[in-house]
Amino acid sequence: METKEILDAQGMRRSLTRITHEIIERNKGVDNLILVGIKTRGIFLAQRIADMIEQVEQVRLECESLDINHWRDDLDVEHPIPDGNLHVKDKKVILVDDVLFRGRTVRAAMDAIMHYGRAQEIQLAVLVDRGHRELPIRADYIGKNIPSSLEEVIRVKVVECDGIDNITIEK
Ligand code: 3GP
Ligand code: 5GP
Ligand code: MG
Repeated sequence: METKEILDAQGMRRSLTRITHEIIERNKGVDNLILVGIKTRGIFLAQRIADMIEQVEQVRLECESLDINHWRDDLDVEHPIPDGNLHVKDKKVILVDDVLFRGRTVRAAMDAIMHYGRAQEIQLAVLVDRGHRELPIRADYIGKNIPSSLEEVIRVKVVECDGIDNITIEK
């Protein structure tokens, strides 16, 4: 097996910095935005974007975590709707995840968000787009496009749960 590093910690920081500026530019500021990170690693990426937005705009956005298990289409076991609420009603939601692959996770995440309230708009930010979509879903903000084969595995590591920041591809 061959492992190749695609982004190191500095590369990841640069990608997230660019995404942060694109979010601010596209939305002409950060009024009415809320960040929602998909478990597990999407949450840590969303928190970093919230930190960077605060540095640039001096506004601390609400940053929530989303557990999509109840809405997934590939699990045989029933998962209950998680406790708690997500304050998305009439908000512009920036949905954040580490990897966009078949698009099914994002479909489930959109159903989850709709369950909590009628968002004004949902935008999608991902660190990696590896292609192979099975649903008509695309990201608004992309850290890096990594054209991949189905046999390859892309690993996204974040300091908060893996002790290191980097992205590797294994073939
Ligand atoms: P995440 O929960 O932080 O997104 O699915 C568990 C973990 O395995 C995920 O972490 C993800 O990073 C990693 N992973 C690697 N390849 C795949 C894949 O093909 N599908 C899924 N669902 N997760 C993958
Ligand atoms: P999708 O539902 O778009 O196929 O997959 C997206 C979700 O599965 C993401 O949350 C991501 O964590 C995980 N995933 C799918 N493929 C990969 C991959 O190659 N590498 C990593 N790290 N995660 C993946
Ligand atoms: Mg993920």
